[in-house]
Amino acid sequence: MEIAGTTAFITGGASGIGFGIAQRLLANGAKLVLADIRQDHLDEAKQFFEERQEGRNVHTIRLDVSDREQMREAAKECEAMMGGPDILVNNAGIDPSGPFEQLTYQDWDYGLAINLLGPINGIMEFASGMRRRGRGGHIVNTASLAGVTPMMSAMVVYAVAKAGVVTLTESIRDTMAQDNIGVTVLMPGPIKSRIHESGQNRPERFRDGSGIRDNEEQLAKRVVADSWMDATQVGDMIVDAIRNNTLYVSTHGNWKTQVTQRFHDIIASMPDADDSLDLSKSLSVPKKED
Ligand code: NAI
Ligand code: GGE
Repeated sequence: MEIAGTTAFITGGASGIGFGIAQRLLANGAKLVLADIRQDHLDEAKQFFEERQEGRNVHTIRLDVSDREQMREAAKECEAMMGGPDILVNNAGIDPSGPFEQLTYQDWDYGLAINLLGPINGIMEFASGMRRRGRGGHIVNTASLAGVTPMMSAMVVYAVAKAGVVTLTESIRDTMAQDNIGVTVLMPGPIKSRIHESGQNRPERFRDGSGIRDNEEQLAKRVVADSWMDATQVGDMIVDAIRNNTLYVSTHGNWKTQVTQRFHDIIASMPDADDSLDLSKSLSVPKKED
């Protein structure tokens, strides 16, 4: 699809990867609605664009992607203020990792509410409007290489959520295609961002009873390495993926051996196909050309 003249709604759009995607979409002629839980991040992003005489093309909304009412209202506000969106970027996310034995239900609920239900809420609240406007469009979901790479137990909440985002994106591809809406799942390796501030971004209702507050404090002290990729570079990859309707975007090749081993082992576990099994009756998988 063509990016010029569209409106993009980007969750977590005021920092890191979301902000990098925002900059590159704007540079290619899109208007932006940046949705973020952090007002300071939104103010900073708005000022960045104002300094470049682009303020009129950027609207900001403070919201929490795990709050469905706020997401529904944001869809209305986006359409009223900027039109669209034609492009939905479900990118907001946090790092909920910590030693497995310390994880509580509160940590699971928090990690899945933001990192997995966030993108689900985005699709539930925005897809019908995108379809109704009949202009086609594109949905980008930010997962992680951690969604396809075997991970250590301290990352289990994050990995479960991100694996879900990969599957979510793959599974809606056929229905979205009927309305000319493409889908992309972004699987980044390490990118320069403020994800180490995740502890500050935990919504109030998920704070009591967490077992990983000390881990969040440690994470806050972590410094961004020079070797990590710039978020605007990820933004350029997403611009290409939207133009070409590319399903998978990976930023790094560093975990290729682990991912190859994993799929190799899965395929090795599969016996030869049973030709007497009639798949047309009860099971459905998309055809190869889908
Ligand atoms: P970041 O912290 O710089 O940006 C995320 C933005 O989302 C922040 O402005 C934050 O305020 C906002 N946010 C957090 N929770 C929110 C909520 N409940 N509702 C609305 N906004 C919320 O972090 P980064 O790294 O740019 O993260 C973006 C996405 O990229 C996340 O989904 C993360 O899991 C993913 N990712 C990041 C990688 C990295 O190396 N930085 C690698 C792989 C994936
Ligand atoms: C840069 O900060 C983070 C973070 O705090 C949590 C998760 C991630 C980055 C990423 O999603 C990736 C790093 O690319 O997740 C991994 C973390 C550790 C080992 C492997 C990972 O992905 C394969």
